[in-house]
Amino acid sequence: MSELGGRVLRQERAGVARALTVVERGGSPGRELLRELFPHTGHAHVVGVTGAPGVGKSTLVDGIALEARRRGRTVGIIAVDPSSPFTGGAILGDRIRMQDAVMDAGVFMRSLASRGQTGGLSRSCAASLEVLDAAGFDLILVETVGAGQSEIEIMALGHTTVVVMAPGLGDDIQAIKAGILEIADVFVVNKADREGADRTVREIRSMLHLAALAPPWPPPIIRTVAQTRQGVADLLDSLDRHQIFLQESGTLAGRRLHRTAHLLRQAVTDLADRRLQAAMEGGDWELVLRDILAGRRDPEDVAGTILSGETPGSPGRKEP
Ligand SMILES: Nc1nc2c(ncn2[C@@H]2O[C@H](COP(=O)(O)OP(=O)(O)O)[C@@H](O)[C@H]2O)c(=O)[nH]1
Ligand SMILES: [Mg+2]
Repeated sequence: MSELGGRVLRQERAGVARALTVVERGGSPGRELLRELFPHTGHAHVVGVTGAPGVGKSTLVDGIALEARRRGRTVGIIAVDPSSPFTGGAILGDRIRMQDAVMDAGVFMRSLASRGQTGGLSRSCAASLEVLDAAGFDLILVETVGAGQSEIEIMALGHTTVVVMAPGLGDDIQAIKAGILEIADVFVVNKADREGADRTVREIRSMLHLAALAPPWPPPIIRTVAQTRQGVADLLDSLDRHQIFLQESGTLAGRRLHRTAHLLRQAVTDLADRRLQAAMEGGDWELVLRDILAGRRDPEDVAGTILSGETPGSPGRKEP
């Protein structure tokens, strides 16, 4: 075990922060660290919290974290904001709002931003989850905005998905409807202090009814006022119940497999990328391309060679 890996397992804050930076950066130090930590994961309850901007996700996550601490659990928080640059205003705002939670040693918070890479976000989120899980946090909350492709991918990393809505954002219900029904385990109607909360609850109910799903876990609809923490204890109770449901129904094993498949897919893509990069940087690259162009070599064969890690160069086939 590396020194850094050991510091993560001892839940040393600075070590956890450093490890997150290393795995987010990727490359072989990140992979090596994840390899060490992986056997120590699988303990955390990973909860995704998603919904349109402004519905109160950050405030809610803050509240859930405080309530979970009150119940003696440690909490990791990953705030994913694909639209903001790393030090952007939104994230900073979230940080400030979350500071009462962050002050507590049992809560660790991290912000992730896409920094313009496609696919990079769910990858660094998956890696960050592994680190926080290995560090022994009981509950890991992942806040994401909306329901874009990368958010759906990120939600697939978790065990329980909370979809947050608020009254007066009716359009969002429509917009969010498509992919969200299948992934929502718990619905929250936040800003229940505002007019229209009942209507939003009814809309969600009829949406679920229309979908004619009869799932073994009918998603509960919880009303909250995140600012005053009203309903937050109920929400945490629902999260706990869902975790027990996952364990007892065997669904958890299925989700773990799903997550493992996701991780494996990423690992394969990463490895292929690295091999291709190495091949392209090899001296024979242009020669290889010319061979393909001239019909002397088949692209599939060359691809196979590259993926196997051999150099695709073709000595003895030099152009006349
Ligand atoms: N009236 C009311 N406002 C809330 C409630 N929860 C959050 N807010 C406010 O809604 C705004 C957006 O909250 P935020 O947590 O940043 O939403 P996010 O974009 O979904 O993370 C902030 O001004 C919050 O203070 C609530 O339950 N009731
Ligand atoms: Mg937020």
